[in-house]
Parts: sequence; structure tokens; C-alpha cells
Amino acid sequence: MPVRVELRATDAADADVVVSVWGVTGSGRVFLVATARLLGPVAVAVTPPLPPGTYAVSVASSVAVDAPLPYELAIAENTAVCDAATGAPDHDESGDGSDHLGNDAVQVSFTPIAEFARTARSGDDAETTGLTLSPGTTTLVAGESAARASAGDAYRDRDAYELTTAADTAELELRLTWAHAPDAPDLDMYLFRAGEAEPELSLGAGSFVGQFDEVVTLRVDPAAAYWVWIGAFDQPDVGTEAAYELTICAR
Ligand SMILES: [Ca+2]
Ligand SMILES: [Ca+2]
Repeated sequence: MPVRVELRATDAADADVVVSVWGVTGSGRVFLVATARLLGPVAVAVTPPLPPGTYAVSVASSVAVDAPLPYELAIAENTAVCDAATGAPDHDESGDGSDHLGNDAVQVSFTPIAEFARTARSGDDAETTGLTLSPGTTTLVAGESAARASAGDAYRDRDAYELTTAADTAELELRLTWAHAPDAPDLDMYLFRAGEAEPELSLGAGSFVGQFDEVVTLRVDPAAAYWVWIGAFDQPDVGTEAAYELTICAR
């Protein structure tokens, strides 16, 4: 079953606290299952469906703190589900341009950890959608990961969309779907505050290797603009293009 881990900690704004869920193998090896960074007093990490087994939850601060930080963890089955939307998209990709470079906005390299930076090309920006993500609504964005060579980073076509949260929006669930055919590329999804290539807000939760939907749940600020970035990982022996759909459920 999918598991939702909620970390609550007040007065931890300067501590850069991350909560993570780990799988534990029979030989004691651990592997990351889900992770999230504290935003305000809450962090939410949602796992994919997990088979029965042993799991661990860790809470860590990446910076030294002056005093102990009390926190609470709530762990439960995740019952909030955001299925792939059907019907007409609320936004169709329109900013790619003839060279598919018009809406890339961010470049991603692995050295070997992921590094994110704004692209240097003038006029390259996330495309405006005009969409506001209000609690209880589902939003559908459709685009095409085009057949294009990498511009030098780890991805081929890269498409970024700017969306805004409503005044009472606290959480988003994003689901990136495409036809997982043998000749399909491996699409990944990253999230940023609008205009900022650092930090990447999902902590890599939307960049699993292979032909799986990318699904990310994260806390967000109200009335804030975000970039959702979708790219095709540049690797040999995979397809070069794919239509994709991005479903966003706001809470
Ligand atoms: Ca595109
Ligand atoms: Ca593009």
C-alpha cells in the first residue's frame, strides 16, 4: 500500500529538515523510497505502493541547530489518490517553438549528483499557462517531448510550465503519464519555484529510471508561482519522442 508520512515541526525554519522513508532488504541494505523537505511546519512524503516488509523513517537536519527541535511523525496509508485526468487539457504546450528550445528554462546535469541551472539561451522561459491550482480541482496539461538532441545537459526536449497555487492551496499531487511503449523515452519531472532553478523541490521524487508514471506529492506555499519541468532523459537505445499528460490535483 502507499504510505503517507507527515512530519510536523514548529520553529524549524532554519534547520533545513528532510524526512525520508527507506526500504530495508533482508541483508540490511537500505534504499530510498520517498523524501520531502519541511515547508513551514509540515513536510509530506508519499511512497509508491509498498509490499509488506521492513521500512525505516529518518528525520535529518542538514545544518547545525542551536537547540533540539521537537517534531511529530504521522504515518498512515495514503488514501488521497490523484488518477490521471481524462478529457480536454486545460493547457496544451505552446511555447516550444520550432527548435523545441523555447520553454526549456532549466538545464539538468549529473556530476554525478543532479545540478540545476537556468539555461543561457535568451528568451528561453517557462511557458505561461494562466492556470491557478485550487483545492479540490484537477488540472490537465498536455505536451510533446520532441525528437531533439540534447543541448548539452542530461536531457533532450525539456518543457517547463508555470502554474500558480490559490490562496488556500497547501498540497499538490502531480502525475506525469505517457505511453510506456518499448520505443518510448524515459521522462522525468522536476519542480521549482518560478524563476529559480535551485532548489529542486521534489528532491528527485519525479525522476525514477524507467517506464513508470512519475508521481510526486508535496507541500506548497499558497498564492505562489511554480515551474513544473518535464524532460526526456538523454540515453541510448530509447525512443526519441512521446506525447505526455500532466495531471495535477490540488488540496
Ligand atoms: Ca516539448
Ligand atoms: Ca522544450
